[in-house]
Amino acid sequence: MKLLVTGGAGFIGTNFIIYWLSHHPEDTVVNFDKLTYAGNLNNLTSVEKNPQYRFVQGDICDAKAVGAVMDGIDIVVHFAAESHVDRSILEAAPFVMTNVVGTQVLLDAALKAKVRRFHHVSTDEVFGSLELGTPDTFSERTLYNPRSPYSASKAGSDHLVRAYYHTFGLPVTITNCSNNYGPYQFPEKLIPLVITNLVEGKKVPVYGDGLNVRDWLYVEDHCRAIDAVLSDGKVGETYCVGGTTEDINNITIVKKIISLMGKDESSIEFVKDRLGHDRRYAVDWSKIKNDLGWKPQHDFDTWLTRTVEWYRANEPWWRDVKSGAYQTYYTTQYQGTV
Ligand code: NAD
Ligand code: TDX
Repeated sequence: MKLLVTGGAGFIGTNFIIYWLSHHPEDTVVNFDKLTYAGNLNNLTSVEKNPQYRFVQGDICDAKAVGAVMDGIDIVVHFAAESHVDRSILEAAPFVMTNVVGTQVLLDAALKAKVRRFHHVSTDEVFGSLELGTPDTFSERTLYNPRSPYSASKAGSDHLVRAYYHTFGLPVTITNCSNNYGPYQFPEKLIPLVITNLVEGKKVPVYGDGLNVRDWLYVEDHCRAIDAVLSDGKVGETYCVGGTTEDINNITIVKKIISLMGKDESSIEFVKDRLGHDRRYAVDWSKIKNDLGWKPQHDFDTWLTRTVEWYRANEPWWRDVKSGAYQTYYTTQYQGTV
């Protein structure tokens, strides 16, 4: 089987390629990535010499490049996206371009190449926000209600993927997954930002009252979920994927990391809240469990600890990422407060 992985130099794409080549060594993987600020080939040194792996630099909005790389592909796994909510608030245009237009360009090419499966990697954020203290959850039946430019652009891409299934018969599947954590996550996202700031002796910024809730999933469990959908998922279906944390809020996570790292809670700095900050996410993943037998295998406390250890052991990786253009983003985003 020949896979085209878009966005394979980012956080989840990297973990997916490493996972796939070790679990399906007979397959070949083409990684197509623009290498934006979030794409980093240093993530993939462990596989770069593997003859089953090939990297092609390119933009999913570039129809010619996408058409060329699609040649002979059996399965597309589409991760490439602008993925950070805060950046979408600073500037929405790249989100619409890559997430909506880029997805449509890929869908056209996949249709033309008659691929056996187009798997679209999406997010639980398309469903909007839940109230704190309620038992409500997101499921495959939840109506779309995106509230940030990021989630609106991901919702747009989900609709296009389903439209190509219904209109043209493209064999698609979609996963809507909750917040991932683990190795190679770009340190603009909460968990790696907190760990790396603490190593650097900086304050850690907590938005608003810190009581917002996310449904955290270790990245390898997300890769396993996509694997399950590719092998046994039903074409045209959507599967919600979520973690094992029960309403754990941001401040609790920050305090856990501070304690794991032997630091002091005086490192916490409450800063201005994110505009339109979604309050709570919680995913009901019973469909993928009942239909495909998937469930998370990595518990939060153990794998948060291992994630902290990974960032400690890979300081040159994140120090390199945090240099250069990252500094400009950090200053704009946090306005000198941390
Ligand atoms: P990331 O920002 O770490 O990586 C994105 C990758 O896409 C980068 O390598 C970047 O270079 C590449 N890319 C961006 N624009 C491109 C373009 N125009 N053409 C080609 N490549 C391009 O993102 P991530 O956290 O790994 O997320 C991957 C996917 O999973 C995204 O679609 C995201 O919406 C989805 N998702 C993420 C999470 C999460 O918690 N991180 C949860 C659910 C779903
Ligand atoms: O400095 C911060 N302080 C803070 O309090 C940052 C960066 C975040 N936060 C809060 C905002 C959220 O409530 O932490 C929570 C998690 O924030 P992010 O790591 O930015 O993730 P989130 O906005 O929830 O979105 C993530 O999960 C769903 C990914 O970035 C998306 O790509 C994915 O679709």
